[in-house]
Amino acid sequence: MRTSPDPLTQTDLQKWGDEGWLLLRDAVPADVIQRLRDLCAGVVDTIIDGLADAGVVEDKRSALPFETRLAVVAGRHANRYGRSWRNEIAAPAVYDLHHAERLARAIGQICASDVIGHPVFNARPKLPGQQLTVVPWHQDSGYFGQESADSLIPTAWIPLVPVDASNGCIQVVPGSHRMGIVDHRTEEREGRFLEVDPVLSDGAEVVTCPMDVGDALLFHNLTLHRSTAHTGSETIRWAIDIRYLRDGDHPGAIYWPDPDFKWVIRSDDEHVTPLADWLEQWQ
Ligand SMILES: O=C(O)CCC(=O)C(=O)O
Repeated sequence: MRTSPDPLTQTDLQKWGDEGWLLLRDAVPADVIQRLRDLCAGVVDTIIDGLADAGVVEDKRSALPFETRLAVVAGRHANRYGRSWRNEIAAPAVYDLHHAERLARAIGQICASDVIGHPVFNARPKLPGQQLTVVPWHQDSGYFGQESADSLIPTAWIPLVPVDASNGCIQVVPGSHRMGIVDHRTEEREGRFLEVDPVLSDGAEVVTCPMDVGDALLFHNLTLHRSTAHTGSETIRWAIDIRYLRDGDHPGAIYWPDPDFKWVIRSDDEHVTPLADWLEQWQ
């Protein structure tokens, strides 16, 4: 049987080693993206039903497109549903996203090991003009703690709409994954995210990452990154970030309630974890 070529070239892998990030085009098939959009649209339905029941909104505007409905109907009330959704989207489409062949194979090349799934993922709708969802400079290991200092926990950031600097795409600092874990503090802005001392990012080379639907931005758990403000006027920046783990590495401070659970996504010799076992972890 003919297998397709590896998703990452030697040049890509060299860039990953040097810079701690990569843009992988056509990483996620269109049908998986559509199911993720439907999943998020279902969460929006629940939110708007709740706001209607509470008498906050009169017209649920069910015919509005996914790109605008949460912003147009819920508006500033959207903040009360949080800045990142995890349990709300723990559903088969998210399992399938982690297993998307080109993406998971690229992660296998980066990790040079079996591909293990990590339980930290989020759907993040960023509304126009919303401060709550502007994420300051940080390393994901700022959240995972010192336990993760020597681990490889690659993130794949996947937009569900086209993104650029005007609607809140990601920026990275190439090479920052070689700094080790730096100190983080809780920001004083509304999001209360962790942020690093601006001295580390001021003056650093920054790469802005516009992306198309289907692309995945891959970055190391030590790579400094942030998402910019959404200064556009109409559509929501919808994105999902997911994480993997190099087999055998410490997963960091946030892991499954059952620490013995292992989500095997690709392996030469272990059974791939079935969807039903993964779903059980979210009950
Ligand atoms: O989606 C965003 O706005 C920020 C994502 C992020 O910082 C992350 O995935 O670690």
